[in-house]
Amino acid sequence: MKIEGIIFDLDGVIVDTAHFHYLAWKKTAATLGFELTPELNEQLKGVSRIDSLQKILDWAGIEITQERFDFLTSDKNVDYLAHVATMSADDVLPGVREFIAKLKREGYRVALGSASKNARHILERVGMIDQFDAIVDGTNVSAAKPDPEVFLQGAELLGLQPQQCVVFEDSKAGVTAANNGGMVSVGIGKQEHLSHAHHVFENFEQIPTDFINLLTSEEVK
Ligand code: B16
Ligand code: MG
Repeated sequence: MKIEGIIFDLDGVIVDTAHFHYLAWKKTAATLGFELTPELNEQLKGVSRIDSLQKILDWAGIEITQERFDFLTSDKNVDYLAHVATMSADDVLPGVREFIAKLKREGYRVALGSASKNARHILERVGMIDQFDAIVDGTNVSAAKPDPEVFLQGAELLGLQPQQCVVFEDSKAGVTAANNGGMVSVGIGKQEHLSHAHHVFENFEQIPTDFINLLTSEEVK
């Protein structure tokens, strides 16, 4: 089936907010007496805010009240948004703006599929909100990645079948979500973390110019 839609994750794909999430969760974990390592953080990427805190609590072997849970998730978000407030158009990751512009010129439809409730705010900050034909974010979905819901909604809003869509993702959970949804998955990051993706590139500058057209013509999966 011909590829006609491209769905982008946000954090770690379009902008490097994945690092801001890490810094904010590291601080939250420290208040619980737990050290969040970069390796453990890989398991938080693409995971919803609530599920992320639950994972940290499980790793630390700590139980807390619902009230404290709510306080910690909202406190983490305040900290995260303070990092986001420093962002500007320059913070779109190298090659992404050009990659999306080329796709649009060639007639592909483009969607955002992010777990983040802050997605629209971030896209506005970096001046990218107008680039998407559809936006699905943490405010629209009920099942978090690795459930494919976010990407299936994206395909539906684009008026396409899942098999007509390619998903760009930086997280293990997100690549699994794309695979579960029957889409072509492209991992952005390290092969060792994303070996289950159909294709992996370190970043957008490494992607050959005609990659999407090749996928379309070869129907590579
Ligand atoms: P928020 P993505 C995800 O965004 C992040 O990767 C993940 O680290 C974060 O916990 C999640 O969004 C929720 O974000 O706290 O802003 O609602 O990678 O799916 O774009
Ligand atoms: Mg991500």
